[in-house]
Amino acid sequence: MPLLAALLQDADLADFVVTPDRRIGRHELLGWACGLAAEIAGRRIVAVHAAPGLPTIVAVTAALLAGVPLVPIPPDAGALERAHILDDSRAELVLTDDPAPYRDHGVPIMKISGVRPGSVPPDPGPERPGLVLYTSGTTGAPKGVVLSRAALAADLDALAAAWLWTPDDTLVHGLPLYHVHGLVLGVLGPLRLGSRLVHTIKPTPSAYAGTAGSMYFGVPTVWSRIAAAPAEARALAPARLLVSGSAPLPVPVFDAIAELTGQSPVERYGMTETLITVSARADGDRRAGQVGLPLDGLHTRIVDDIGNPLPDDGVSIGNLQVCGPTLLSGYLRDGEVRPPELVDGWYPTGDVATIGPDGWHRIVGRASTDLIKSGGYRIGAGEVEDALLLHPAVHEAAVVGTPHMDLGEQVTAFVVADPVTAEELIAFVAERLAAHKRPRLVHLVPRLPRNAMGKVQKKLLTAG
Ligand code: MCA
Ligand code: AMP
Repeated sequence: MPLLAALLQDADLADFVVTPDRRIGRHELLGWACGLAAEIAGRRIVAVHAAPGLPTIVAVTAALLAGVPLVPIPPDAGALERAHILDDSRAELVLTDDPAPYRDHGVPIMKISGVRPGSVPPDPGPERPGLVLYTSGTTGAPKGVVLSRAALAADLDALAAAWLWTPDDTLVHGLPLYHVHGLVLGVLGPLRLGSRLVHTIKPTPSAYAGTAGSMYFGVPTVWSRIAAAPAEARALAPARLLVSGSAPLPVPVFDAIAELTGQSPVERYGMTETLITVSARADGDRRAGQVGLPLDGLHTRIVDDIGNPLPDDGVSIGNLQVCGPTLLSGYLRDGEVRPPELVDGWYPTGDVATIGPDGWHRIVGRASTDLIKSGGYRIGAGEVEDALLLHPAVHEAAVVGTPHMDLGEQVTAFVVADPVTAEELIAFVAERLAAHKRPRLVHLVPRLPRNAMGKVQKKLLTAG
């Protein structure tokens, strides 16, 4: 079955994809995307300026139809981040209706809008790379995670089975179009499975409440904001499924959504590198603080620090590993796909979890303090530290996540510097990296706590 099977169906469907300024039917979307696919056919890899809206959806569709791997670029990426993604991926051109951010990069630009409709190209087959998603590691600049078309298809099919997701659904969300959540689930899902998509551009409570749908996707910050707006929350009561993921959903938010909408949210867990692997099922239990059962075709286990498997007893806490058809093909480096480091075929997620005797998973936390989740975005401490160290006044920097009511965690920097203000440093990072990577708190300190080896002891920074 082709990756975008539902898009290729003979029957037209009005309002297949809807954004606040545009409604487009299935045939019109397909024609437009096929026209663009013909323009980019044969390219090795292309990028898209992933601004929320229909042009990005068309560009992604075109690249997947043409079999050309696609790299989405966050629309608010700072100059440093944008240059890194373009250089590292070796993207041959950028698809965008907004050329301004790319003028200095020397990479050719192709407009998305205004192309003539084309006809459907031959199917590229499952094993080719589909998407390259840049995501933060604990150190250094973000890495390009290569996801095959087969992995994308396997994940969407497993989610369709878990959530009983059918062409009768209307999916509503306003999540960013450059991550697994908003792009793979939120755009490729409807294009493969046939549901209608309404993208609200921003995931605000009022936008969700004002848009009728059967499924709503949000990160916990979105659900927490909806829970704090009772009238908007109640408007979601007729929906079939309210899905939360990308970060832990706080139990009080789960409870408030259940109370206000009459239904408990479905929580699911995943990573850019593995896609979504564990979820509550539409026709099963929904439990606060737990993320559910492995999806069809996926396997999970927890191991101790030397790799010995631990029992599924609900109390043993171990490092979560997953295996199955949704894992990344590798990381892109120097134009090559380097295979990931698996442990006997298992991908070590870096998350710490328990698994109950009934198979239910609880994510306890992350093994490393150097990956921060803020508003559902994954932020590498090292990337923010490197950006801070570029400032001439900064001598040392240590970045951690600290608790934040709305965002889960907030980026917090401890900086040893010559006289400089916190605002200046925040603005300095904002020019170079995406907005959500800016520190929200900057503590100017005389020194950083280090151990005998000279390593910064981050746990001491936030203790007490
Ligand atoms: C932000 N602001 C700041 C600072 N940071 N101002 C001063 N100093 C700072 N350090 C500004 C912002 O620019 C914004 O201004 C305003 O404060 C509010 O920002 P924020 O609180 O961040 O709210 P928001 O802009 O409304 O964003 C919240 C959000 C967003 C909509 C929940 O975080 C979001 O879209 N998250 C989704 C992330 C996601 O899709 N993750 C999926 C990863 P102004 O209003 O003027 O602009 S995929 C994944 O995790 C896996 C596979 C999975 O399981 O899904
Ligand atoms: P990303 O690569 O941005 O996709 O982030 C993946 C990480 O998000 C995972 O390794 C987890 O730490 C976290 N995550 C995703 N979904 C959940 C969830 N439902 N509960 C807790 N953490 C989650």
